[in-house]
Amino acid sequence: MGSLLIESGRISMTERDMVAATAFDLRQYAATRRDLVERTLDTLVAGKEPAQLWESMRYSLLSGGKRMRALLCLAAAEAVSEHKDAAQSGLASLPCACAIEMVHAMSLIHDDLPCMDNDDFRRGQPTNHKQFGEAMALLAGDALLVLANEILIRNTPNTVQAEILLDVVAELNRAIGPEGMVGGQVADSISTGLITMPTGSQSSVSPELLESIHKRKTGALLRFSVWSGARLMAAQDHVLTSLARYGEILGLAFQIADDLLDVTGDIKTLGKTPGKDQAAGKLTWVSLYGIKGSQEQLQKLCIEGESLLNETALTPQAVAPLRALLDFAINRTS
Ligand code: GRG
Repeated sequence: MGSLLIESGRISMTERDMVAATAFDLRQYAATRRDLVERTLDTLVAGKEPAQLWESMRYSLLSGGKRMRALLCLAAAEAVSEHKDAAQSGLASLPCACAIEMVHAMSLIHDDLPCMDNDDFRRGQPTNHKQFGEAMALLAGDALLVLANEILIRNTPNTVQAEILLDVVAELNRAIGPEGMVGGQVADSISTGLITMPTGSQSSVSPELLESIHKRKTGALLRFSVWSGARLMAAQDHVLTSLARYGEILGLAFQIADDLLDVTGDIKTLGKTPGKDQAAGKLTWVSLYGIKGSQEQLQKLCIEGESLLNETALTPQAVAPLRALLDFAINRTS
């Protein structure tokens, strides 16, 4: 169980919950699922023509990363699976987990471009455009986005009802479209002046706007990751509602932790340049609420997350990976 949860001491957990949660080994759980995701992604982008495009896609997609979104999708699917071998039946969500990582990789490629964040390093290596040039980086991102949709539609096993799959495809696109990631990126870019507003309508960033940017830019895909895993396993409505909210909580916590890492992290561990937000005078959770205030907010989100997991009425064993992943999102160092 994570330090924040234990330190808070305010969570009502039964003794059984505590034992299940502390006994859970996220490292081992994540290692097996990451291995599966890495191997599947590798085959999904196996070299084709034009070779340079696939090389550029592989360069970013297979460059590591925590695979947080894939793990969340698989963990949610396993949590709601009624079968004995949850890991096995949760595999119906593997194509979705891989599609999410493709979308995530494309968003990082585009985010690093000179016209956006203009970053030189990502995941401990030169960014895609530094390696392949801007035009190829743009197109590799486009290709990953489109391939993600194809993989989700074609590779999801037919044990998943067509109606559910259609819902998942629609939700993925909503999560990353104008109401989600792209909308959040645009609102963020307007707030920093990267995208200029028509004369006279300069926006100022309120705490509410900052939270709304986080929810869309980072949170929507993380929310989708949890929701989709459960939806693909035909979870009941009340479980879906609680897990979708859990994904939102996790998304916000993830971004607050990201803002904290920009202040406290180092380039070697982070794999990207820290201090960029601060140097740009960007409004972040830390600049608004300070380090302590941000950590307190993380504690509150942990508590809310815990009660959402309880609301699902799933067993403590079933939700242990999801609980541990929230803890990881908060206490991570990269
Ligand atoms: C989706 C069509 C479409 C366009 C993308 C550029 C853009 C529009 C959006 C930017 C979204 C973005 C990059 C948000 C930041 C999210 C974030 C905190 C990334 C870091 O995630 P980690 O820590 O990275 O999970 P790893 O490397 O571990 O995968």
